[in-house]
Parts: sequence; C-alpha cells; structure tokens
Amino acid sequence: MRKKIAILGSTGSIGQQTLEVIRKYSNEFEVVALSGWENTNFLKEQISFFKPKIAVVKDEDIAGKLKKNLNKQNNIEILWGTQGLINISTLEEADIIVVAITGIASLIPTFEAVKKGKKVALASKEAMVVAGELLVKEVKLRNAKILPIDSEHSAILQCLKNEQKDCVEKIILTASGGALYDLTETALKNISIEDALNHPTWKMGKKVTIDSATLMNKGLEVIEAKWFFNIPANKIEIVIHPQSYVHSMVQFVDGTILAQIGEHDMKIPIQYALFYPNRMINNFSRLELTKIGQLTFKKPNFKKFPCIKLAYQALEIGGTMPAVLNGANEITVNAFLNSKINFLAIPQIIQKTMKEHKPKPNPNISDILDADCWARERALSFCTNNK
Ligand code: MN3
Repeated sequence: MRKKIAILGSTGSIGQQTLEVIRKYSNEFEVVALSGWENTNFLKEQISFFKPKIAVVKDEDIAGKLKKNLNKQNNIEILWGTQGLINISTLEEADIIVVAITGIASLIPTFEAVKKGKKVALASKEAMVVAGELLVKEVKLRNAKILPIDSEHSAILQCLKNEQKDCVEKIILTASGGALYDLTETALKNISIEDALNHPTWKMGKKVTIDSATLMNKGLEVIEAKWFFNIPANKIEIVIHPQSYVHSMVQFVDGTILAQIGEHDMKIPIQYALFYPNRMINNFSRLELTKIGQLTFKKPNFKKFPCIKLAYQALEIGGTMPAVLNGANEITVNAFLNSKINFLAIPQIIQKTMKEHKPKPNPNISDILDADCWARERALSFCTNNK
C-alpha cells in the first residue's frame, strides 16, 4: 500500500523538492492533495503529473481559472482559502501532511492536522514558533506526530535517535551567518536588498533569506528546537559555521558531540521526514570531505545581530510573546524588502513592538492569532514612522 500524501505549499521551494523526492519513490507514495495558492500555471503542471484528487488555491476566482485550464477529463476537486487548506490537512485518507506554506497561514492547518492524529512533516517554522506549546500538547493528546523538515532540526532528530533524553547536555544549532555576517554596523545600515538576498550557501525564498541575514532565522529555530525536542532554551546554543555542512549537533553528558553532516540539499531532510524512522537509498549528490578541506566554527555576535537575543527573550517570556516576535518580524522583513526601512531597523522595530506587548500566558489559538494581528499593526505603524 502506497502512503498517501497531502502537500500544503506544493509550488514553493520545499513543496517542489518534496515532489521531486516523491517522484523518485513513486512506489512508496501517492499524492492525494496539493495546494498552490496563486501560482496556477505551475500547479497545473503538478496536477497533470501527480494527479491528486484535490487542489487548493487562494480564492474562488483563481479556482475558476485553474478549472478552465485543466483537462476536461480531470475530475479533480478544487477548493480555496483557509478552509480548503484545512480540508486537505485533515483529509481522512491522507497518511502524511507536508506543511510548507510560509507565514502564520501554516498555523491552523497544522493544528487541525494534529487534532486528527496525522503525521505532519513541518517545513513552516511559524506554526511551531507561535504555538509550539499548544501543538506539542495536542500531539501527545491525539497520538499525532510532527517531524521537522528544517535541516537543523532534522540533524538534531538524527543525533537524538536511540539516545536517552536525560543524557543531553545541550543542542548546538549551526548558523551559516547569512550573507552579511562579516560586515560592520555602518555597512549593515546601508545594505541593499540585493546584497541581503545573496545567501552564501542555501538557495531559499526571500523571507527566510533575509531572516538568515538578520540571524532571526536562527532565533526562530531556537524556539522551534525547544518545542520539537523539549529542551530548555539555556541548553540550546548557536554556533556560526559558515560552510553549513554540519547541520547541527547534540552534546551529551559524557562530553560526546554527535553531528549530522551532509550536502546543502533540502531533499535529504525531506526524505528523512517522509520515511522516518527509516533510511532509504538515493542518488543525491554526496559530500566529499577532502574537497571541503576544513570546517570552521565561531561564536555568534549578539551585539551586531540582536534578533537572536530577541528570540531567546520571547521564548523566555513565553505565552503570546513568540507570536509577537514572529508577526513583527514578518512585517519588518517585508518593509525592508519594499525599501521602507533599513536593515538595522528590523530588530529595532521588533524590539519596540515586543516592549509594548502584554503577553498572555497559556494562550489558545485565537489568543495567538490576536497577538499576531496586534503585533503586525503595531510594527507596521513603527515602519511607517521610521524615516
Ligand atoms: Mn534551517
């Protein structure tokens, strides 16, 4: 019996690579649902190849256009909006739900999938960042599973396999440092959008590339790691590793450090999540250690990249604060990409927004969405008055 998969965000970078993996293992997996939001041309190609039963797009208009574009024989059901995403993330027949949509939009479909006891392969950081505590509780309650597709968390999952939780001394998250790590503060202030988007090792979407340059990406990953692995923040350390071949490490109580090392290829963590806990043969390119020659590590500069500190703070305060951090970050990154604010204003505005927030402890989903909304409005007004 082939495993049935629904992919939320199939036209994005992770979605496409997930389909590449599935294509290589067509005896193992069957695609039952895809969501592609606005990119109907691309979605149409994916539909023709993988023949899912359901596709989800942004709204009714786009659904109509897609329907017209598709072959008449294709009796696919086309849904739209958040409800459409919920429908496929809770689809009765689906065994695995891959969530790879950007932003807070991933939250509700992920939560609903977990409530149905699904196995979720999660690429969208935001869901775990803003609602980690809730999601983890629900996973236990419903006997669901959430597996990381982020390369760092996949690495940690692999290092922790067959190990006892209480033997972990700390988690060491590696960070490439992004495009701008060695620049001075003055240079950072005047950095162009193009330079900030020029990531040295990973090819990714714009939002996560800017998050890498501010190091907020690593901050969000600290929060993710806390919930994925039930590890307190003071046992999660960040190390700058410019080559990005060591995807992360775990240090144990006897001083041993286990690392997961491999190519810069998201298909590896995607495949690991889909087949977990098994390993499968593939023909992806192999890392040749003698070609790399050396791996280097250094301490992160919290002063130059305050976003990391803000993320640790948000995690420590807890409640709705991580949602505020995330919401304000999305707004400021967007403002930077639209030339509304400079690079250094990103952490400044996030910090100001966090300072004004009165966090609510033990939030439910609607508290989290309210805090997210509030943070966006607040951060947006700071962006407008920034110049
Ligand atoms: Mn990552």
